[in-house]
Amino acid sequence: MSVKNQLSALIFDVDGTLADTESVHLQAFNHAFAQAGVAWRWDEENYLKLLAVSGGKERIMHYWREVDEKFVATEDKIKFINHIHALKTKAYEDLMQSGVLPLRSGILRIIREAQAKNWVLAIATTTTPANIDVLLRPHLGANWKQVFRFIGDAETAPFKKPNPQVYLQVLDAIALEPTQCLAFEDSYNGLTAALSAGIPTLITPTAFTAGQDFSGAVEVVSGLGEFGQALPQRIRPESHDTIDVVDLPVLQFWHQRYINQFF
Ligand code: XBP
Ligand code: MG
Repeated sequence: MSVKNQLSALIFDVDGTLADTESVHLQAFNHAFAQAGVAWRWDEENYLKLLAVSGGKERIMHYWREVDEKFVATEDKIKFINHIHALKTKAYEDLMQSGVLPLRSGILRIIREAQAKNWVLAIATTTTPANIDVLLRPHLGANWKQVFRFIGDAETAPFKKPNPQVYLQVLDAIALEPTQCLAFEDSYNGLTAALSAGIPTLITPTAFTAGQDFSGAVEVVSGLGEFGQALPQRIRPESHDTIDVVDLPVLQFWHQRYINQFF
């Protein structure tokens, strides 16, 4: 096997992939709307559809256009959206700090396994940097940034997923071929962004993204799984066989099978 195709880097999306954060984002948006004095309120059904738009500011603007057909993105309106979004980021931080949101099953284990093998770890997200800090600090410590070779986020990459910008930034920063990497995503937009950058992608959907199209993914599994907890279920290819936890050898096997098939 060519070294150019050997898996040695794991790139993680944040929202939905590292942790099931979307219900906290939803609460934070509604909190910000109330604080800003606008009569908007998003319910879960509405939010499921709004998630088709990546990025909080973009999501708010999209909604505004939906409820006001005369909406024009003037400087004042953009300023107001930025104001609402700043309130939302603060509300998200406060909500996250009121408890510790667990990481999804197997995330911490796979990070530790990869560190032990000196694999490269990176983040590719559309979320605001403060949101990553408040999520990861309790799990990885105050120096959590050192775990990752590069962190691509809403600040580094203004073009949000499905645009591949954030993944292309990661590839550039870690100086590896896309075929040496595996992206972890939970959504169609994330999958499209990673695949457009040429990166094989494993999908672990959440309740917010479960109905989306994951064609082209390396595999779709319910989670990475943890010893002593419910084992991962294979969603695509569909199988009722139980699989063991998804560890580095399993990732290498799936990655290699994908490379053999498509490269
Ligand atoms: C998911 C998103 C984010 C959050 C909101 O990002 O679309 O926009 O829902 O975050 P990812 P902000 O899965 O790429 O991590 O309000 O900070 O934009
Ligand atoms: Mg996501």
